[in-house]
Amino acid sequence: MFFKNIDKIKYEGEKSQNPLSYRYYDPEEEIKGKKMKDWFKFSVAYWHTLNNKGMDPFGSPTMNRPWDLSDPLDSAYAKVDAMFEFCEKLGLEYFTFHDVDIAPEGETIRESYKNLDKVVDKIKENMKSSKVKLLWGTANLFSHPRYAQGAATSPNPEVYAYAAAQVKKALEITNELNGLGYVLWGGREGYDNLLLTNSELEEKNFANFLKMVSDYKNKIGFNGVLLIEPKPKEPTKHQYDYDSLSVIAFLKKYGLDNDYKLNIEANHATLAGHTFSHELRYARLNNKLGSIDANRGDLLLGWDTDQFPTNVYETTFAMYEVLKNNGVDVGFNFDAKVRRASTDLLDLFYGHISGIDAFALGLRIANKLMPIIDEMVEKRYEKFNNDLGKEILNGETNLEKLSEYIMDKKVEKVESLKQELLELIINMHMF
Ligand code: XUL
Ligand code: CO
Repeated sequence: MFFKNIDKIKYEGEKSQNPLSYRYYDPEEEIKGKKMKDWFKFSVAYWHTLNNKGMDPFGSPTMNRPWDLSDPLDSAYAKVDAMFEFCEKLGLEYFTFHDVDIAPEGETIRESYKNLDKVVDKIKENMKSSKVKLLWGTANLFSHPRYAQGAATSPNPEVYAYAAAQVKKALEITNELNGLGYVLWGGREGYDNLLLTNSELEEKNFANFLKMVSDYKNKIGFNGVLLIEPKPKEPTKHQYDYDSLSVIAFLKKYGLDNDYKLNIEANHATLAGHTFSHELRYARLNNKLGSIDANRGDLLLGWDTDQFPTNVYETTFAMYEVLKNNGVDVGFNFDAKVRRASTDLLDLFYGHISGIDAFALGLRIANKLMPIIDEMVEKRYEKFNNDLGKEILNGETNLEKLSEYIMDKKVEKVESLKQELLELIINMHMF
């Protein structure tokens, strides 16, 4: 046991003053015919919860964790137990990992495979007596020095091959553990210097890589969803998977749009100069809203701070999109970490509990607001139900007909947007 003095976190309702309880997240409560736990399928991220020790570009680790042992494999086994205990205590059923998070990397990929097999056996063993499962797996193709200039967009084909070997294995273990999805975040698939970049070559190699991933997925019969996680920059100056719409355009260009959906991360949306709900909206409209990385940034810092999501306005607007999409295929992964100075094990609980409750409250409020918003939107566009509107909407008109129609009419104003009314109504439901 790693979290000895902590009992299972329970739903106590909004009057509760106990910080180790859920005030809004009632896993069994139904909203629109679906249990809260099924709307979300929240997951804990290995890298932030178990591996992050508070290092930053200016300073050393600040956190001592009881699962860090001297032998790397012993540590890996201990982390599996820590993850299962942590999820069970939070009442969550899912976790996520990169290959390098769960097992030590070997000198060669062959050695890495062996280490992974050992740890995956241990995960399977733990799964036998637990409800805890894998939400998605992924391969880390960005930390090792070999990936300094990209993986599938590296100038070196041997780096490309190494990345392929890592993804092959990560897909296999995700499949063996019945993961619901497999994520590709192209951390260093981008450029730092445009003049030194062969953009055509990198784009082609990247598309071929994604095709190989989807072919192998089909070959091994993996039923989960392949997900691309957009992010505009960091660590590269420019990342190719910039945002929802640029990834969708890329997938269409290379005939890959039936093979991939998107994993939308809140902090990545804001780095791209969008809101979280904007990214969700455009993923949803293109039938690409596959999964969510739940977190938030800090506008004053402006980098990927991966904080726990606590802004209920943001979670409400996000859940409006998720409700409209009737949920997501995979789930909500807390790609979020405690601050460097929050060094207690208990802080890991506070972070997750506040994130979970912020989303649960967001879901409740979005569900109440939805009919009001929908009515306002419908009213705003109601003129498209008249003959002129229908002709335009159905593409059944042309410049001549429209000019003829409008020739002698005065068109001087359009109805009020009523943004202030909507904002007032939102606050009425918030507080
Ligand atoms: C990095 C990020 C990753 C992906 C998985 O910004 O979000 O952790 O979610 O590789
Ligand atoms: Co992420």
